[in-house]
Formats: sequence, structure tokens, C-alpha cells
Amino acid sequence: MDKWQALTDVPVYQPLVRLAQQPFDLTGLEALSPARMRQYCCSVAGIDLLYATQRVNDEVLAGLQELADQCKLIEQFRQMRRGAVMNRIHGFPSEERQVLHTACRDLFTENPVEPITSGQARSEIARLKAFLDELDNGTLVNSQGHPFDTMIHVGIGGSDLGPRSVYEALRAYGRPARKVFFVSNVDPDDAAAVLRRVNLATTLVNVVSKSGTTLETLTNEALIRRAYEAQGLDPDRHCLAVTGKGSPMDNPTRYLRSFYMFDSIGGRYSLTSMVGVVMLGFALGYELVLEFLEGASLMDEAAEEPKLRQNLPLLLAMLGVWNHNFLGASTVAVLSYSQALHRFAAHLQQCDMESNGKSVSRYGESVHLMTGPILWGEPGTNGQHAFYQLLHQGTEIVPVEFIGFRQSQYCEDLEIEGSSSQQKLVANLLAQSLAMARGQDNENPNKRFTGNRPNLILLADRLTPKAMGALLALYEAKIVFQGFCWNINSFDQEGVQLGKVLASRVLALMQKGGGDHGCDSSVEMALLRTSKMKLE
Ligand code: G6Q
Repeated sequence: MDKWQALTDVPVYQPLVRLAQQPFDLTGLEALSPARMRQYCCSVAGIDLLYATQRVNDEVLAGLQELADQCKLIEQFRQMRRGAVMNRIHGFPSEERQVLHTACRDLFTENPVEPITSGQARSEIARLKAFLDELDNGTLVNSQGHPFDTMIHVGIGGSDLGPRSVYEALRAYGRPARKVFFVSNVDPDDAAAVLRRVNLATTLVNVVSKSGTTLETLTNEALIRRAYEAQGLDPDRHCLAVTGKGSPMDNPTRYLRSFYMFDSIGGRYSLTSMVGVVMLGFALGYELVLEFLEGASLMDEAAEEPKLRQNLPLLLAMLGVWNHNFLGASTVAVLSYSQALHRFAAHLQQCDMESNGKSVSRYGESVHLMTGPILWGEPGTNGQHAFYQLLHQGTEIVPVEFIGFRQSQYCEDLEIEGSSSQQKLVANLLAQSLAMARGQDNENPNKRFTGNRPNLILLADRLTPKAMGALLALYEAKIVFQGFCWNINSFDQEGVQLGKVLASRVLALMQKGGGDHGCDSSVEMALLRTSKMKLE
């Protein structure tokens, strides 16, 4: 989008505002016809998007196509994948970086769209394969000659949430003899709880930090290294590093093995880089990691399709913009009917809200429309027994993105009272979607369901590594498309800086000698006194 173009300046904005005054009524008798259901379905890379339960009709979809075209969303996505410098605020000092997370999985063709970063990713993945082979064939063992059977993944934010959520999602395919634990919080109890559960002698510690300077990660690494020393073990023979070239952690003599991620890959988009795949390779094996990356790569390619109704990520993004900017919904819930996806919403929360929680445009001007929504979620059916009351009858309209699978992962299921657990799970998902859309009248107002609560369903056969890769890339592309549409920079995170700076100031005050405190009249000191924290 050009400098002058805020979303409100895009020609099709006003026509869409007019259409939004009378959005499609999902509660009508024939509203959810079989024909509508068939037509409002888009399938890409093994994932189906069923969106008949959105408040759109053909006219709105045509308007959203124009919106995507007028904002040049596909063109920008193509430029991003080919290495354009997208992470910038024009006219102001900013990160000035390419955005190339997609290059990490562009591994399945002779001609990657951006060969330099893809080439680097290929050589890192070859190094990872060699490392995993050594673990498998017994060339790499601990000092007593025993195989490594456990990994502690240490990292925070983008270096934790994505890897952890996909590990949880794919645990069903994990190698039975390998365990993975995560430590992220600087809360000492996080590391202490994990250290109690592992045998350090057969454990690898995967320290992941792009910057190599993150307080929490460095503190946890030091704490875990201390635990090794206390047992007479050499931590350098157990710790791996995943970091940026030239970072303070880029010191191969301190680590059993070092892997690299690149400047052009932001933390929250780094799951398919070494940030995620070293741990996933250990847990699942190399072949399944490749399947995961292949799923992501298929979705990246599909995201370049210009036709909205055939481009799943673009459609998901534009339906989100319709609900958020035109129908006025301020949050979106991602409700996975899959226990394995129980941390996926947490990852999306970061990926979406850190990317699109912005108030200035890519030209430093204040934006006048809502940008990123509040994203939240929990797995179904658990959520049904908790917050769904508000989703059905609350005053806040919450668009819902349901995620489900036709088959379970473990295929350990039984028919109880005529149906399997998987059938019960999917039946609940479908029922919730209909209930939210159609509602139900009742003469008792307390039992009335107004309906017209927009929702959609993402459905795949089974949560396999490939499907997980596709699902991840789908959401990454959705977030990027929406950011382009709002003309904001979805790739920096200045909003997390202020808190970090203040935390170091408060910490410095805590560490300062007792005598200096008397005359300190800063607001930080006043807060410390009020909080009755012990000052050293
Ligand atoms: C993500 C953010 C942030 C980052 C963490 C960890 O996009 O940049 O969540 O991932 O702060 O950073 P390091 O990997 O540098 O330790």
C-alpha cells in the first residue's frame, strides 16, 4: 500500500461500510442452505475452510476481493517472500530488515523464490540432520557412553511459544524414548520444577535466543549450567545453542553444537527455523520435521493465489477484517477441537497481537481504524463448559475460528453409547458453529439465542506434522495479510521495550546498597517501598 493510503482511503472502503449496515442474516430459515455451504468452502493443502456461517454474501466477498486487490496484498506477500525489506517504518529509524521466515521451508524445489536465505536454511537443516544421525547411531553420547534421552528447551517469547505449542501438537508422533521439557519464565520455580524431573547426565539443554541477550534465557541457562556443575558434569558437553550469527551466544566452544537463525526471521515467526526444528528433530526425528516444513511450504505457495475465494490464508484474513473493521468485533477466539492444540492459541496470541497490535502506520502516522484484534482461545469441548455462555448470549460479539480434525491422532477410540469420542468431539464443534450462527428463538428471553454470531471452521483429516505445518503457515500468512491491509509494520515489537527498560531500572534499585535508598524520590522507588519488597 502507498503512503497516502490508509484503509479508509481505499476506494472500496465506503461501499463495504454500506454493505456492513445490513450484513447477511444467518438466522433466516433458508440462510444456511446446502448450496451456500458448498459454495462457501475453500480447500488448500489438506485444510478445508467452511465459512457459510460468516455474515457475508457474494457481494461482500467481491468487495473483500477488491479490498485485497486495492491494498495489493498478494503483490506485497510475493515481495516479502522474495526478500523485500518489509520490516521498516519509512522516515524513522527502524529495524530495516527483510522478512524471510517463509525461506526456512522453501526447501522442496530446485528454485526457491529467495535463494540466499533458503540456501542458508538448507545448510542449517543439513547440519541438523547430521547431528540427529549422530544421536541416532550412537556416535554422539554422554561422557559415560549413554545416549541422550531428554532435552530441556530454554527460551522465551518467540523462542518458546511456537516450539512448545507444536511439540504439544505433535507429541503423539514423538519417539517413545525421548522426552522434552521447556523452561521459559525467569521465575526460578520454572527451572526448579523441570530440574527435579530430569536426569541431567542424559539430558541435552537447547538454549534458544536469537539475540543471545535475553535476561530470562541467560538466567535460566546459567541456573541449569550450575546444576550440571553441582553434579560434577561439564555443561559445555550438554548445552546446544540456537542463536543469531555474532550474538553473545555465538560461541561454539561453550556448546556441544551451535545452530543459527537469521536476522530476517522475527522471533514469533521463527518456529520453522532452527528455533523450533532442533527440538522437534530431537523429539520426532528428521523425517517428520521435513513433513512439517513441507506442509508450511505448501501453504506459503498457496497464499500467492490472487483469487480470494481460492486463497485460504487471504480469505481467513479478509473475513477477519470484515468482522473487525466493518462489523465492529474487537476480539477473535480460536477454539481448537483437539487437545493436542491446547497451546496453539497461546502461540497465535503472540504471533498476532505482537505483530498487529500497532497504532502507527508504516509511515509513522497514527492509524484511525482498529488494527489487530485481541486473540484468545482454549480447546473445545472444555471451553463449552466455561466461557461459551458469553459467546452465545453475551453482549460482546466474538467471531470464532473453530479448528477440528476428522480423525484422532492416536486412533485409540471406543464407541460408547453408539458413537466414538472423536464423533462426539466433531459433532460438538459442528453444533456450536450452527448454534452461534442460527440462534434460536424462545418466548423466555433468558433462553433466547440471537444468533448471527460469525464463525468459521478449519477442518483437516488428522493433525499430522504436515497438517500442523500448513495450519501454522496459514495463520502466519493471515496475520501478514491483515498487517498489509492496515498498512502497519507487522514485524517489529517496539511496544515491549518500555517495560523491559523499567524492569532493569527497578532491578537496579533493588540491588543498590541500602544506604542510598533514603533520598531516592523516584516513582520506581516509591512503588518498591509500597510493595514492601526487601531492598538489599
Ligand atoms: C518475537 C519477539 C520476542 C522474542 C523474545 C526472545 O517476535 O521478538 O518474543 O522472541 O523476546 O528473544 P530472543 O530469541 O532474542 O531471546
